[in-house]
Amino acid sequence: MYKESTCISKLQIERRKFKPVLPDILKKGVSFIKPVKGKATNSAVNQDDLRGIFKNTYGLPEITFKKGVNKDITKKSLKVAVVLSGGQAPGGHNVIAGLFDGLKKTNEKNVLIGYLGGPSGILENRYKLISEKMLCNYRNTGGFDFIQSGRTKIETPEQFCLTKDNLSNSKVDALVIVGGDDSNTNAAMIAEYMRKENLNKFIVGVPKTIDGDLKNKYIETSFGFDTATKIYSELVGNICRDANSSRKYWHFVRLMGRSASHVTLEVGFKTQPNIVLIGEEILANKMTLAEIVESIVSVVVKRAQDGKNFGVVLVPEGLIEFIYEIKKLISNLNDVLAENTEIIARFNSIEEKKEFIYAKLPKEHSDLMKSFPVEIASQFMLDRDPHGNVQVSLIETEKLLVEMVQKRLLELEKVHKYECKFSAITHFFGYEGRCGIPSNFDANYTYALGYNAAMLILNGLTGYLSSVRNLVRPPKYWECGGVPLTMMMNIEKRHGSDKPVIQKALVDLNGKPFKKFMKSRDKWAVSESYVFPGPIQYFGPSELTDMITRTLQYERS
Ligand code: FBP
Repeated sequence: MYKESTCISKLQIERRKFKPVLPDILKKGVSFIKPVKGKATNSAVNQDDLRGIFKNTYGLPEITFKKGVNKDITKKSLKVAVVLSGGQAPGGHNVIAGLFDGLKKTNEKNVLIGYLGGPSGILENRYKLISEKMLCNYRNTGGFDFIQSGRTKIETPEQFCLTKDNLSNSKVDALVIVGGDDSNTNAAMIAEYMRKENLNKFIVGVPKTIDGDLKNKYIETSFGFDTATKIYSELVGNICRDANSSRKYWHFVRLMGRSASHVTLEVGFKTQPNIVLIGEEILANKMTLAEIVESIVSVVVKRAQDGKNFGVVLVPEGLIEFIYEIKKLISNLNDVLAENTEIIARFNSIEEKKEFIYAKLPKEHSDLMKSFPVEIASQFMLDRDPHGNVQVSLIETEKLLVEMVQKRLLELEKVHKYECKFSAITHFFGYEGRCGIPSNFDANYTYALGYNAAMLILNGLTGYLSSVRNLVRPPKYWECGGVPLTMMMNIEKRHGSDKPVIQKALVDLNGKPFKKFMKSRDKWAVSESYVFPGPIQYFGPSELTDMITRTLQYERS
């Protein structure tokens, strides 16, 4: 029997009792769930290239689970492995719980193992056997600490071969990869490799990322987005109230979301601060850094004229990659870094590194780098992650903006001879939101995603992403099935060469959430329309505990 530890909070003890609501379609058990196949699918772009790369798994049909007797279910007991990949997101443990329960409900002899430390656990064959006794302490908890996570990319022929050998030697029949766009790209590649090798190993992905950019018609949201944005909104709401109380600071808050600005937009809806920058709009309007600064300055000046030397600005983490001139700079920098990895690794000082890199860049870009504060320029040159992404969480864009706004205000003061008080404080809310205790929505959604992944595997399906939809309705009515991974892919340049990757869903400027935001932002800029959402509610009236994101509400309305 599990022994209570003093390290466990009272809330965690109460949360352990929460029973996720399973969608009706999954309740009956696998013998009464029929996988209905749709038409063969296509990727939206790069179809010929992708068909060539995924010769065995391209074009699979969509799967929708419907009620009906299913006689094709495997009778043999299965050994399934799960791996958590990439950044943490609230609800990861419930994916494992749903998967475990789905497998065990079907056949007590089914076994679940968890690879440790992300995909590197697969390559190093490090795993643990998952039992109810271990799992019960992690149900409905945040974090990925049960089996940890990592960002290793499985991409070389040797790594694929090692993956195959390790799965085969451990007699693993199926692998569930819980990850974002990059990790699920890995899932697609492994599924293809297993098919090519004529191995009956089923690979299924689960859509995870707080960034909210792994979504499409069939994946309404990635898990973790709901909880993380609720946590950030509590913090930003508190800052808005602080700003409104002391009335002397401008707060610049950078929010996580490596590429897309979904997190910033959602937190914007929930808190209504004075300025919300949306990277996708900045790119569409080809705005330069100077123009962004000018747009912030105009609000600062307007508010100062009304006697309000305070405000709150939200900055999406991925902003820099959307700024016209910086996007080009980063693309050139990525190429220089990828082509000269070994030489650069030999430099002992940042100065040597800088000198070498600047000499390789076109003049306009080395000039731009030189115009940045020293720390920011160094942050631009940090190593890319294993998937070739710039580590934007380490680039302090909010500080860059504050410095530039300050400079511009001084220039304006000289010309217009007025004094505009501008005292700024910067914040970065990122890691604070990734391991929170999952909201009811995320606890239910992740449990259903895991359980549904078990159903896909038991039906012998591979190369699919677990899909649970109709999320604006209560969980009981959620629809379940699988979306072929290749359907969501495109070709992108990574580490200097073209690679197949799952397409990121950026904020759609023609979509309902963005249009809704456009209608409100002018009012937010000049007034104090702040909203203070407070902490996530786990107990109490359903309007509070089961609230879904505004993004989902508006998108699906
Ligand atoms: P995933 O896409 O893997 O879910 O990770 C997203 C994220 O949380 C980003 O928001 C952030 O930029 C990045 O991870 C930080 O990465 P790391 O944890 O490696 O510092």
